[in-house]
Amino acid sequence: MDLKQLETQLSVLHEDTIKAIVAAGSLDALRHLESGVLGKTGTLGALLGTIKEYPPAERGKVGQTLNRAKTEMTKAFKEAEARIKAGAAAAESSKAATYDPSLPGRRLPLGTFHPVTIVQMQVEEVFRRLGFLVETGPEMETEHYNFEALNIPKLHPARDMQDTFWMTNGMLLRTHTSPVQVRAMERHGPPLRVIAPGRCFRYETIDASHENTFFQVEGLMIDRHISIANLIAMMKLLLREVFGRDLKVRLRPGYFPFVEPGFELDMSCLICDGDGCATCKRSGWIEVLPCGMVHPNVLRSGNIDPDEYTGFAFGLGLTRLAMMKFGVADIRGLNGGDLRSLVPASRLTGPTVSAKG
Ligand code: FA5
Repeated sequence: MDLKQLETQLSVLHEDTIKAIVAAGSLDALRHLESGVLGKTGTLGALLGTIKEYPPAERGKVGQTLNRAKTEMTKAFKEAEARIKAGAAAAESSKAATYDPSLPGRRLPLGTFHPVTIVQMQVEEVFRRLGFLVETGPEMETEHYNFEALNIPKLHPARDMQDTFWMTNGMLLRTHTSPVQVRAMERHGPPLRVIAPGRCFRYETIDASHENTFFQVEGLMIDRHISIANLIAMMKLLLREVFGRDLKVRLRPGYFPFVEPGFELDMSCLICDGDGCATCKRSGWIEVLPCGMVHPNVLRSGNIDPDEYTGFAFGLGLTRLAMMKFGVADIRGLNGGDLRSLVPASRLTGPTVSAKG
């Protein structure tokens, strides 16, 4: 074949070889193809062997043409080899990153209940055992339930004892859980044993023992012949169960319009062991359990005849109780989301919850 025919044949061979290289999916296939083209007996290799058959004057030109074709195809094979090797390496590393469903799951860190929740659960448990219902009431209350039904009429100076967040619709954020007393009387009638844990709100100046949002547990027991002796026995039992031991407490007269007589039950401050600190305002005592005998006017508000029934009520300061139980010296540590103060406290005795169940 003359030089022209040779060039045409090489061009076709080049095109076919490039197509075959692109289609080759593995190194084996590529090498097989390479030896079929460039090997001694391959298509191009065989053509290289024909140089000596050309007239001496043409040999130089034929040799150049064939060697250029060989160089181009060798380069194409080398590039394809590198591409196939890189693809195989990527496939290998992505295989390593796939998941093995038979492996055991990774353990998530354990969570705990909030310290206030832990004490609330304990208080509920104590009273449930004693046959008390656990009720809830609305956090946005009417003036009637928060004040009037509790023997605190409009313009009564006792309204100033609890600074109130008023809503634009005339309602308010309840300042205490005592509104649930009258709601429970209306709902169930006497005899009645009920506790009502919940959040309260006051427009307060915040310090180590005062927050504008805190928790109380209201307690109410109404029956024939309920006396102060029942009240005191119940309060002592409650504190003993929550703290697991008898605490130093003191009972002093306290004024609340919805009880008569009324008391303040204070416990010795466990942050300073009664020596006096910022938490107890240097007094050595913490107010946790105001209580008293339900005022006849409040029984009437709840449609209960005060000549037939008597009752006691208390308003446990649950957030402060949690502070005492877990040694949290500043109430702000309980309302903030700082796990450094929350988690160590609740880990002391609290049940834990695992995200894995
Ligand atoms: C009352 O709220 C009455 N309703 C309690 C009551 C109920 C008395 C039934 C008699 C019969 P007082 O304002 O003292 O009372 O609050 C009760 C408790 O809630 C306090 O002893 C204290 O432990 C807690 N408490 C009150 N204000 C705050 C506050 N700003 N931050 C944290 N705890 C508070």
